[in-house]
This record gives sequence, structure tokens and C-alpha cells, in this order.
Amino acid sequence: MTIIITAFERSPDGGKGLARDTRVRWALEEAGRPYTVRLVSFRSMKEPAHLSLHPFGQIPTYEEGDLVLFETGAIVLHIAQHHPGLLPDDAEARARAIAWMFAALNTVEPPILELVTARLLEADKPWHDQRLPLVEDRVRQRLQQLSARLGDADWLDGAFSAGDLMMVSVLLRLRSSGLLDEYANLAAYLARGEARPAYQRAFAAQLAVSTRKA
Ligand SMILES: N[C@@H](CCC(=O)N[C@@H](CS)C(=O)NCC(=O)O)C(=O)O
Repeated sequence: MTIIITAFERSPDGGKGLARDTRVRWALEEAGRPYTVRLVSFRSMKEPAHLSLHPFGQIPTYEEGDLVLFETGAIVLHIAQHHPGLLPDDAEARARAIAWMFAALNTVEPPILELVTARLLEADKPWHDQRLPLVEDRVRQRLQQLSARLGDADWLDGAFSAGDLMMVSVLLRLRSSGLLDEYANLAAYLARGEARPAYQRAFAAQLAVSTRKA
């Protein structure tokens, strides 16, 4: 069955891979599933046709036959549950990999998004300079904890899984902040994720949208 995802017609990051369609593309590439992409403008994302797929008017969405999904956690989990390569066969290891997906989205991503917001949208506020270090410290706290748990392992729990895919995707947003460089094992973890051929293909595909001729 054809898989269709949505992505920004013009990604605000200009193809740096930070828009969340990249993590879905990555999961599909890891699973070896072909897909097509419907590009949406910011305006059309808020119109009824897209809102019927995504109640919050965002990307990405995922369509496969009658199934329509939104939320990257749900989409990547769906892909991982239906194709080999992203979740271990052992039931307990599988549950732990899923826990890492939730940890990435619920525990690590929120302070990172707070930092992105502080840097991009609050730079002109009179309290910005006082708030920024507080927000950075909340990110550092999570990175410290994650770094301690990862130690010198390649991946979070045994072999690469959807938990790593989601964690690497979330951490990538920190690249420009320089905070990751304070944790050598996390920087190396990120580099391992980005070196995966499936990630490379996903990255190239999303970049091609930004560099295409009009
Ligand atoms: N929790 C959602 C977040 C989706 C999200 O924030 N998407 C962004 C692009 S990365 C978006 O569509 N932003 C435009 C908007 O919210 O209007 C997920 O993981 O899918």
C-alpha cells in the first residue's frame, strides 16, 4: 500500500533536517518502505483538507490506505511495529525501546523546544538574557543524565532501535547551540545516528525539497 507523508513546502530551516518529517522519512528508510511526499504550505496546513488529517494543522502526517496518523511518535511506532529493523523481537527489549521513544519525546524534547523558543522568538525581550541561562541549564541537566546512562555504549539499549532514532532526531535540534559539544559521548552518539545510510537518504530527500528549482 502506498505511504504518503506530508512535509513543509518551504521548511523554515532551509533543509537542515530539523522539520519533523525527517524522523518519519528516516524510519521509513530504515524499514525499507518507499513513500511519497505531499508538500504543504503554511496556509494550506490550516485549511480543512489538512485539518482532517492533522487536527492541529501541523506536519508530518502519514497515510497508508484508510489509516491516517499524526504525531511523529505514533507514526514512527506504527512503522517500527509493522516492519523489521526498528524494534527488537524480544518483548522486554521491545518495551524498553518504546520507553526510549517516549523519553525522547516527553522528557528530552520539551526543554530543547523551550531553548529553541527562547533563542528564536524571545531574543528581543528585556528578560531574555536572564532567562536563557536557566533554560540552557534545564537542557544541560537532561543531557548530563542521558550522557551518564549512555556511557560508552553505541546505542541506548543494545542494538539501534526506534528509541535511538527518536532520541537522535530530538538531539539534532541542539546542534547549533553548542551544548552537545559539552558531552563527548552524546556528540558521538549523534554522529553515529547521522552516519546511518537510512538517515543519509532521509536527510538528502528532505534537503532536495529546499534546493529544488521552483
Ligand atoms: N508533536 C508533534 C509536533 C509537530 C510539529 O510541531 N510540527 C511542526 C513542524 S516540525 C509544524 O507543523 N509547525 C507548524 C505549525 O505548528 O503551525 C509531532 O511530533 O508530530
